[in-house]
Amino acid sequence: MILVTGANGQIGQVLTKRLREIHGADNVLASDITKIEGYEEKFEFLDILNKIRMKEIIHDYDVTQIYHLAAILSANGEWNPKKTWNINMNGVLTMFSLAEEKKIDKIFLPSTIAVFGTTTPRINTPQHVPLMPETVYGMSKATCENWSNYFYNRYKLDIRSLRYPGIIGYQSLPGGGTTDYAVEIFYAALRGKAYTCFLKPDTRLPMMYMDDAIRATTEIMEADEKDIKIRTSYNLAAMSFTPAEITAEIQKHIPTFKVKYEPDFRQDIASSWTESIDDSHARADWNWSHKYDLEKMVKDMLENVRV
Ligand code: AKB
Repeated sequence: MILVTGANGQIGQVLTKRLREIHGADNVLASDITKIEGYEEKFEFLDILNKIRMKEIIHDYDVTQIYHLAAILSANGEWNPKKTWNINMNGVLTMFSLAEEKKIDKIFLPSTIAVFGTTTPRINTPQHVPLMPETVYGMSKATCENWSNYFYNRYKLDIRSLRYPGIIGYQSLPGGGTTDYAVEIFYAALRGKAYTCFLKPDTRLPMMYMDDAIRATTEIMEADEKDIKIRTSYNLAAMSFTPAEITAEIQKHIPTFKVKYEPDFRQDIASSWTESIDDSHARADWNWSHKYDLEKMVKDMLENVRV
């Protein structure tokens, strides 16, 4: 059985559906702290800090693979740093220890561009750089990357990881991130409303369309173990753009669309991240390649977002 934690999240909803297409609906168990429609079968409530429950689920369902998506993101994390650290860090350590005990075959643990900080080169950020993140989310993910590497080296636990950029998709809504504006903007545009952006117009960030993010996830998990040479987390890239650039691209389809800018605390978070990512290791090691650029992504979003 494949276990997905955080299955109700922005990526979790889409990834669970894709994993069910690939492996069969009966072979993928969704879990989260709340339940949403679409998980009538094969769903368990799971608070990832509840070690006893996690152990029961892993044993009762004979779990062989885990996609551990449950986490608190960058912006929400700043409201309660200690809780964020506890969930993002201790939830992962609990899961790694149980996985080691049960000899789980493979684990996917997402990381993020939030591991980068102001001491990281901002343009075309290389794979191996000093990580000095400024958010508790980034700190927890950078630490998890090191734990992944440790559990791989010490216990041969096959943990694979990607540093996701901001993810944009029509299938689910993001919650509590700094890149969320790039999804929200489509809902305003399609509702015929002006959008108030919480970042400045020239804030360039790495982004990726959901289809590419899901494909990257299934591809790294299906890759030959010998091809996975980075056991912390792989840089992953598709496109980079600013709020002004995505607005201009949407205006090609909806010329009357307007955006105003009211930067808030999320601006500081975005400014501490890098602008573009060098993902050549992912491309060389397991053949990663993206399909969506800004133009193609905007067109697809405008066709598929339902308001
Ligand atoms: C966030 O904005 O916190 C996330 C991320 C980049 O990890 N989307």
